[in-house]
Amino acid sequence: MRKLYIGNKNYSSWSMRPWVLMKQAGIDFEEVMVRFDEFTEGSTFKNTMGAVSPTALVPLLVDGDIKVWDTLSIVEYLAERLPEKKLWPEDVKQRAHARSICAEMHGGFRALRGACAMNVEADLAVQGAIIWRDNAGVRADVERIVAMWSELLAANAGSHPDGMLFGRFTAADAYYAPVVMRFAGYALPVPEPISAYMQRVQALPGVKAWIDAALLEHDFVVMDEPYRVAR
Ligand SMILES: N[C@@H](CCC(=O)N[C@@H](CS)C(=O)NCC(=O)O)C(=O)O
Repeated sequence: MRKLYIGNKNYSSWSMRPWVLMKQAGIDFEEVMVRFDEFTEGSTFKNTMGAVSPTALVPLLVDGDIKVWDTLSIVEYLAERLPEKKLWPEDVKQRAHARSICAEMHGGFRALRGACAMNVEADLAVQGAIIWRDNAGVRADVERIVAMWSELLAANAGSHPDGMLFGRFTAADAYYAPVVMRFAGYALPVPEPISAYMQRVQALPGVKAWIDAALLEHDFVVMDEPYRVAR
């Protein structure tokens, strides 16, 4: 059985991507949750992940004697091993587009990622309003993501009842699911078709299962929540 090492569902945006992808695509796996801590040398998280992964980061996929670390590699590995799951769009042009926006997410949007850490449970609308007012980098990242999603949603509208970026659910939606959580949690201003897409993503069974489990967690990791003193 494949094993997926993840961090706290409330905080770990990188873990959310392969977890949601596998759940939503019906790929069986065993989850190993390694709770976040201060990530200092010798911390429980670092010792646990350091024993199984060369980077000591989550997510990590273990499939027999094969280890795959780094989110994009996990997605590509699963797509290669399980072609019947059609994790990428079938059309070559759309597939190239989907890969490009996932890579864009993987290496970019640093202002958004830095200022708006994922926190599934918290209502961060006040913090979001301040960030929106003061952080031009966040506004630029959101503008680019809104343009990206708007173009795809308009081009693929009506092609599949899922109403996802490429019509049916693909790895691209899993890749942007943590962005949906950030836009929602920080109440960042987005046009109506984008909030409708965000609702659809949050209603996907794989995403809903992640959110429900995140809400049941009780950890409060200070480093991840510099804006409040308790959960
Ligand atoms: N590029 C990596 C990033 C993974 C990553 O940064 N994971 C975070 C959790 S969301 C982590 O493990 N942090 C622990 C640390 O910084 O020591 C990937 O895509 O998997």
